[in-house]
Amino acid sequence: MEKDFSIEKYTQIGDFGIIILVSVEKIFPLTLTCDLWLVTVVSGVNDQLTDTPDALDALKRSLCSVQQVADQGAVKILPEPGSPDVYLDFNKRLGENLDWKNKIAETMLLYPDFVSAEDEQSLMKELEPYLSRLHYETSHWDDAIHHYRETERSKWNKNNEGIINRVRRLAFPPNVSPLKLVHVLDLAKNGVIKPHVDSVRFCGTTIAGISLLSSSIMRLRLEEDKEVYCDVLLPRFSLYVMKDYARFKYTHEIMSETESSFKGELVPRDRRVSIICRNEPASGDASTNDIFEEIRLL
Ligand SMILES: O=C(O)CCC(=O)C(=O)O
Repeated sequence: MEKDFSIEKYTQIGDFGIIILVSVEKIFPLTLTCDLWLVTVVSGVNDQLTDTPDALDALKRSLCSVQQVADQGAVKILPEPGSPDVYLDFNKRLGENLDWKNKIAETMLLYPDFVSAEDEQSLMKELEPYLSRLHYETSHWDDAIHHYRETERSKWNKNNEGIINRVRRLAFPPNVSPLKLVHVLDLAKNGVIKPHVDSVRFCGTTIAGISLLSSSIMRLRLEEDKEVYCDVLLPRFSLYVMKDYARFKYTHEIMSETESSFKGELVPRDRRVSIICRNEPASGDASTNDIFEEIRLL
């Protein structure tokens, strides 16, 4: 039987079977241009679950080609982003320019329910003991953020590391290096992030953020004309991936509690914790500590 994939990692999930991460670069028609990972759930092979090379070979033999497995509905491809109509709301001036609208829709992606309630609990359980020891700062030194506390993390427990890796696999192509440190930003209910562009000295093309505890509204404003803007609905549990055009040409901000509305509907704001993964800038060492150090405020 033809085996056109390679098994990179596998683990047992209860009595059910195993999850195998399969590298499918060059095989799966949908993934020719990027290195996606497939998660394949295979039942009935527990007895083969050892980590000897022979067992791995046996596992490979017990699978058909990736395409056949996909046909049986056993393969989950990484999630597709939500429809831009649902999460983007363009103001009149931006809405009139089809080119700008399309470019935003291509470079500001939103994945609803990227994490589950259990994932949120697991992440908060690891973060809260540290965050709760910090005071909310009333204002960042350059006035970009109000009522927030923050930290950076490179080490996570196993479960949470899995969540961070899912973000990285989705947001960054294989030739792009993520920053090792993940930025955690805890905005109080009355907190805001004012319009800014992350420094190109410290952050590359992509900013990917999970929203925990509360939904919120992010506003993207054309940097050269702040009256051209679009609102992005960031629901609790979602992941946004902002890159290239949206990341460089637009400032981004998180609206205050009183301005938090989408398409005319109030979006209640509460304390919001975001977990933000970035990639390395084209050159130089980066630390997320410095992201706000050199920002372009409107
Ligand atoms: O909390 C967020 O999701 C946005 C954070 C932010 O403004 C940034 O990382 O530059």
